[in-house]
Amino acid sequence: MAVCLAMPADASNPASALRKRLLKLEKRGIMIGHQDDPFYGTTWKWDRGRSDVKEVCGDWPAVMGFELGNLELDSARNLDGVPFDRMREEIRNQYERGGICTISWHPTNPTTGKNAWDPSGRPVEKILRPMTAENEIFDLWLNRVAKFLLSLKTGDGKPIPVIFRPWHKMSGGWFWWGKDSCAPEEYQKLYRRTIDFLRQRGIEQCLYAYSPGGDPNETADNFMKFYPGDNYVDLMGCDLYGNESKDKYIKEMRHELEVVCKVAKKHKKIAIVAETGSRNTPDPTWFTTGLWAAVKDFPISYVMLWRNAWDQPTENFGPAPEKPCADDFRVLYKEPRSLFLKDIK
Ligand code: BMA
Repeated sequence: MAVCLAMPADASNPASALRKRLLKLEKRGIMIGHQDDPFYGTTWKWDRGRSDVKEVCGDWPAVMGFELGNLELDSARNLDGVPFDRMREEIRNQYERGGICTISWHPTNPTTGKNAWDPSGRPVEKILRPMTAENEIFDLWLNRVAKFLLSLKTGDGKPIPVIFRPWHKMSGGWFWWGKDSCAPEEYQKLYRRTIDFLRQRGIEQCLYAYSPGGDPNETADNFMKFYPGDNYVDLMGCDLYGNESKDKYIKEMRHELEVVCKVAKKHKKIAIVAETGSRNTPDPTWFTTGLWAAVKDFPISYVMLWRNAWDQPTENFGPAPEKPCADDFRVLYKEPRSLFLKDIK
């Protein structure tokens, strides 16, 4: 399948190389990812060389997710306490061991100064309007993001390709870039402005991902309501969690992926599940009888489990040696079509 790249297709470009690799790997199976995997886990934090996924199955996740929230404020740590210097180091480690990295961003509300979950003040409209304080500060913020992305380099100075996934879950109303805080056209302008800015700064190492939250009644039109355009997106998928019943999750995820995969094919993009998990994984076989059952038949590149938060006891979505789902995760690991680091090297 010929796939459109938001960036000009140049084989020597690091983003093009990553896209080609994703397409190749998709034929072999579905990569398993984990957010914040190398920084902390269910019972530990900040140690080097550790990973809850690795401590359960003996292998690193194929995909690791990283988060930029608070980088815009020039903070040394992100909103979850992860030092940006350490993040740079772990992105490089993951890349050099053969893995794939994706980056999300929960930036501060530029109008109220509260966090990303403050939907008030109509900041998007203000960012887009010249001469506002928000318009000015936004350039500064994007500049900090650009600087960070440009600083992602291998030991011998080559740019590390990453999947950047800004402005996610816009179909919900809780973020300041969400459906209740701006019109779809404003959202699209915000998204394009972000990527145009990064391109103007010479960034050639990013693929871009578009990920609304799931919708039980998903349709192609609904999924594409905020879509910024083919020139701005390389991957598309959903953020969909299974915090209620497993049957409901399977039904919703399958329906969502029917739509996502159809739309992705039509627009020649790579389909993903950008975020998923079952909060604290109370069902000990959820990874195989919930997650895998739901996604295994779809042509998607990866699924990413959200973080095993050190700071929030109810934000635990991956496996961990002491969780009752550890055995089941090892069963998932052995599935021939579930891909971990050793499978994609
Ligand atoms: C959210 C939650 C928050 C976290 C944010 C950024 O989904 O996990 O606790 O601060 O992601 O990682």
